[in-house]
Amino acid sequence: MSDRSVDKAALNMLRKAKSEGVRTAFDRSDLQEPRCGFGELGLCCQQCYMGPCRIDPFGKGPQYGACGISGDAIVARNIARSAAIGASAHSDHGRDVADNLYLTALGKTQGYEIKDQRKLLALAEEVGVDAFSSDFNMIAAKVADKCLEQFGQQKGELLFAQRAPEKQKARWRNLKVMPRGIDREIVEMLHMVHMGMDADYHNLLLHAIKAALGDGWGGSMIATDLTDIQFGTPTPIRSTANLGVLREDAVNIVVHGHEPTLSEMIVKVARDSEMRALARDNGAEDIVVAGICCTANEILMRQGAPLAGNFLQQELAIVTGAVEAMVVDVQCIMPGLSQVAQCYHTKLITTSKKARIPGAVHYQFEPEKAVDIAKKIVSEAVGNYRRRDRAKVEIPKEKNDLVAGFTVENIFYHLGGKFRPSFKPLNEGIIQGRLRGVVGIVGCNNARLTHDHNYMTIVKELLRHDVLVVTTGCSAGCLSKQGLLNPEAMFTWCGNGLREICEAVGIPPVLHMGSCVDNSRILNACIEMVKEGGIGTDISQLPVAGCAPEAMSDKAVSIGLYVVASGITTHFNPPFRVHGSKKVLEYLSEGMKAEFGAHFIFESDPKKAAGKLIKVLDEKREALKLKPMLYPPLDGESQQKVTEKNAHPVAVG
Ligand code: MSK
Repeated sequence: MSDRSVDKAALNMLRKAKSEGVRTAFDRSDLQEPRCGFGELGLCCQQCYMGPCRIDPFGKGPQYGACGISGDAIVARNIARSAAIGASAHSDHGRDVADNLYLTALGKTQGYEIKDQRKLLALAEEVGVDAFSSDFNMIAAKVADKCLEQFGQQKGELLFAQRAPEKQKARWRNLKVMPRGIDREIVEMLHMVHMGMDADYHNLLLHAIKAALGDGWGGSMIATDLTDIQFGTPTPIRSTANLGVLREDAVNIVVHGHEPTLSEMIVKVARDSEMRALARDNGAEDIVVAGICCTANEILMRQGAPLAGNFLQQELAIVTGAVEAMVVDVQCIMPGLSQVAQCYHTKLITTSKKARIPGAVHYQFEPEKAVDIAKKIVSEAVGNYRRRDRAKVEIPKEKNDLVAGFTVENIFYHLGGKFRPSFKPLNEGIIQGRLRGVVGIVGCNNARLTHDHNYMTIVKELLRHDVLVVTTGCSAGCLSKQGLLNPEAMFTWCGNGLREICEAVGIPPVLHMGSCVDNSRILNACIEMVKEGGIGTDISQLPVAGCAPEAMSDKAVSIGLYVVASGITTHFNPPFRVHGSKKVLEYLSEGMKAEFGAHFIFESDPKKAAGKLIKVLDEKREALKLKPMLYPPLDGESQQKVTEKNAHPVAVG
């Protein structure tokens, strides 16, 4: 059991689930063993009804599918289809956010407003909307409309991709992977993987990259920017994380999924005096709205709402016996929630027509009635409090303080101060050898791995080697729970150079930048580093790297492809299912380097993976002829011994 997670709260709930006979993803995953070897290698093809076909990796059995397709093309086609699905999910999220902003601007939604007018005006100027008007609603409607056009655009280049450095864009144009429109590239990808279509592994992978770039520099970027405009661009904010945020004396509502539209409203309604009074009438002291997965990150970044856990804790939250309602929107929602909820009093509430689950109550989210729907959900949860079986309640005590809410906009101010906002101190820190570089740690959990273990191993290694870490998604959930985003405790783990920078600037060494779509913030931060100068003229020259050490979803495949194609070498684990094709494996781990200036690292040992990431940063530093690092890395033991008193509290605005 202890090898299932490094999180004590998760282990406790796994023990409780077992003693109560409740099956979770951890058990269901084990029941799938042994997994299909052909599937693991990517050599299984189910594209048509002459199949399923499979290729013998040992060269003794069939080497072609019934149609004559090669193993290389099957492997590439499977990855391409996965990337298209991932890109569609992120992008559809972006579309929903744009729709909501458009309807809000027209006065057709209930309870929403435009919170960040400054960002709205900046974006209006960027996308060519006349911002010389005092009517913010009119500007917002035009900006939302312009963003919506990006999905169906048939010709030209994506507007947001124009943010990329010139060299990057030239590369994409030369390789013909500059996305035209978000939907267009996804549809073309799906066409190309149909039976009897593309059988050239390289061509398939290039189009997968094109569709993925449409996600990173299109759908996801739209989602981030328009969410900021509508709900406010985050600023550093304190909160707490892990299952210990649930309260025995309160109504606990857990929101889970990705889109912030309904969850923002649920937080607002639950904090309202009317609902809190209703909770007291029902015998509870208060209402807690906590989050799981990226819905958690959205309401944490802007409202400081507590984070109950990451992906693999969604069922474990219900196992506490203290959750009155789990409200889900889209993506990363396990259907198994329904089976687990039936073992307790928890009401599972689905809210999207795109993600319904048998056994759940369905309240369709409609922006026109957002407040009414949120009130209905919160009052239903409050009413359910009396049905709680006290004998079954066990809330883990684990929870940690954290600071979240970092964006490109506020990092400017943290680094340069109020009067000279700039990325200069970051670039200078890298040039002078205080900082080795920056690594983005992102992604999911995976029941086939020890929950949260890879994150913790890699991040500790990076911090002691003076690497600044930026994080999103369920990775941010892990690092929050384990205290690495706590301004006081985190200094325990840093090398001297990184600590000096963080103390001077007032930022933690692990910056929580939001949900999975907010990986676009990391791209934007890289753009600012290039603009600031001195460490490269395109992203592929920067001493930066990416890492998704517990990846799980098709979205992760899309993210991996657009991040590497944007010039950021990335460690990805478990590896893409490409080991059945030497050519595809070589292209991703070497070939992309020649074409995009970056490549994938597939490494299952987290300590070795950290070493490889550090090597990438050192090679970039060497190529840039930067100064040697000022300090040797903190040794493992000192990492433990450094005390909290070295820390300066972070500025929380
Ligand atoms: S929620 S995609 S498990 S990060 Fe964004 Fe977490 Fe991965 Fe879902």
